[in-house]
Amino acid sequence: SSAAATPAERTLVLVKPDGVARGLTGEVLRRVEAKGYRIVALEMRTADDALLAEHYAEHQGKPFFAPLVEFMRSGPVVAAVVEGGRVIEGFRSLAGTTEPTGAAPGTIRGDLGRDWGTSVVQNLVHGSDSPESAAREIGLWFPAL
Ligand code: ABT
Ligand code: MG
Repeated sequence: SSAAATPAERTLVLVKPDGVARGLTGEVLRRVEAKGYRIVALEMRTADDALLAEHYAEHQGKPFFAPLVEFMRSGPVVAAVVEGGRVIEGFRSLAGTTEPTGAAPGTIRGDLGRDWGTSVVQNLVHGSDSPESAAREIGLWFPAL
């Protein structure tokens, strides 16, 4: 038998402006580390329009694009590159579904997210949704990596 080890994967995690403002950065990173993933890069910064237009390129032209960018640049975010086996799928699982109201308890969004009272979904965290997105987003946020 030749069971090969699962190769490590990398994903981009963002603690969005609502998460940073509410003091949940540590809680998010704690859950990431508790799961066994490794933080390999970490930076706090306020994103500008150019970066966000690239980051959310798939949503350009949609009605929520402008409010989404406005929300994402409303305050600092904490960006992290997180590494581990099947971490892309694994972090999406830790985060929970996009809308916090319906997200499962036990997930970041389900336990901590509040998606009422604002026009754009403020759901605390971002995680890349595929290997292609992860490579693209890591290149965008951490060009030196
Ligand atoms: P992200 O991790 O931010 O990409 O969220 P997720 O992948 O779970 O959801 P997608 B579909 O990628 O949404 C991106 C952001 O746009 C917001 N949004 C999305 C709306 O406000 N209204 C909508 O109708 C849709 C489809 C939710 C996400 N984030 N924020 N903040
Ligand atoms: Mg997405």
